[in-house]
Amino acid sequence: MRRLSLATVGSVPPAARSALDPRDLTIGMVHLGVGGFHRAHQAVYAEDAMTAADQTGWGISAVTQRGPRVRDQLHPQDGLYTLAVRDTEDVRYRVVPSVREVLDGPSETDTVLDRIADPAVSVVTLTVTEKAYRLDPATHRLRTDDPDVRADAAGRTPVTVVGRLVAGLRRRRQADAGPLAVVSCDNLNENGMLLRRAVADYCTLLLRDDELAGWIGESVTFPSTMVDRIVPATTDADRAAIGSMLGLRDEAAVIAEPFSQWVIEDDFRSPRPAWEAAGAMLVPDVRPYELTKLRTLNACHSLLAYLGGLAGIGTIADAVAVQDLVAAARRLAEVEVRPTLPPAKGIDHHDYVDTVLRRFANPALGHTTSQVAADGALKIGPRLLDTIADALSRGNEPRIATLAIAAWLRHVVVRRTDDNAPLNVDDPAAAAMRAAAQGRTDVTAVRPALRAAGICDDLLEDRRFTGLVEYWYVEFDRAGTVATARAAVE
Ligand code: CS2
Repeated sequence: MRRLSLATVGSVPPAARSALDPRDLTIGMVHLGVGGFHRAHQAVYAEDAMTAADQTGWGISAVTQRGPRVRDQLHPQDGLYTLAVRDTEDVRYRVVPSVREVLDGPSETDTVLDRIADPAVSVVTLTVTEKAYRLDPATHRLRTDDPDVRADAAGRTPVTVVGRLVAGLRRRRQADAGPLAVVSCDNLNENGMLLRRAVADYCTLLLRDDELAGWIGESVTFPSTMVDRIVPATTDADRAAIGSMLGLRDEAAVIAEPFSQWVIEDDFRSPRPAWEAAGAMLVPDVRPYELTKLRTLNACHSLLAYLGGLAGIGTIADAVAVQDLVAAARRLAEVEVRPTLPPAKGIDHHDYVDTVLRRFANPALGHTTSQVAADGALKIGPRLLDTIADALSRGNEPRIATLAIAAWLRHVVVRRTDDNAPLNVDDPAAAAMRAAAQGRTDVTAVRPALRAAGICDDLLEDRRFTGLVEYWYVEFDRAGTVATARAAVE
């Protein structure tokens, strides 16, 4: 089968073809972290914005974060790939033309820095995942003692996100290429503010370059954003189905749900795509939207991933089909989270929860519990711990939020399902947590493991928190996951 590329795209079924000719597009944006999420989200907004506004200048130079795999998938395809939008019954395909160049961040760093310094580029977007920011989980500041961060600052070819970004900004300043917006699209609370502060800390504390920090302060904005679309990892079976629909092989295809949302803080001093023409919301303050999404959607996602994983359930859709598990998610969202949220214009929280649970139930996505369960030490802070702290300060009992923490701990420490099958979870804190538990997996492991994760030192002083987590931790073992979830809801 021939491969999707500029040379073959003419043979794609008309319904899957873009209104734009990829050859007409020029690069106006750089994106760091060209994973599936970027290809199913920002790249699609870029295409739709260019189509709606009749523009061609917002093609993307997409940069891989850790290695050349995605570059090697997209390069032979001239950056083209298929997005399969799957509903319960229906699939729609489109070949997305926005990615006009793919660079491997580690081996083509110099070109990446040139792109950031290019006057034709005025927006840098990022989806690099929570851990790539290298923030201290307790203070949310850049870990200036991180060896990679320090080595970047000492002048080697940078490997960290902040190191690369600042090297690019420095080059941009030297080139006098004008203002820029750096738009974080990761699931962090106040992602723009966190990145701006990390960049400023890097410049002043490590580079000791106040002039660069001053230029960045004047010329670079860091709008916060809330991004939302469920994008499961693409499987071989997905690639085969897409290949037979296209009549072409596509190594870089992505799958997504129909739902998509992007709320962007309107803070730009430089030109940007007409994202609003593509359905994005530009608002003065993203925080209510971010909080609503992280504490509702992502928190319920993590809860279902951990409960589902312990119960031996492979996908989110299968987890949400279990009555006691969906009841726990609903109680988390409606009873524990809702009172902690500020009003977000245009969002009715009750409808929001219904929509989220319906989206989770989409059986065509095959979104695995293990994918959502990964990196818990970095995810559960904004998703669950903030809700727990707020609930406790109001005198409420965060039963389900602590149930989720206990289920996460069993993933990391016990690593067994209810049926004693092995459970593997990728978690950056896992090794430290298990070392702190010193081989114990009973309830005495809970506090040392939590302390070693370094994410909830304040909460560890609160016996209402530790008491609940320990209680559920034991109950999972004694009664099983589903029965424990049922008891937690009652
Ligand atoms: C998920 C998110 O993997 C995860 O942790 O909760 O990636 C989720 O699918 C997206 O945030 C949805 O917008």
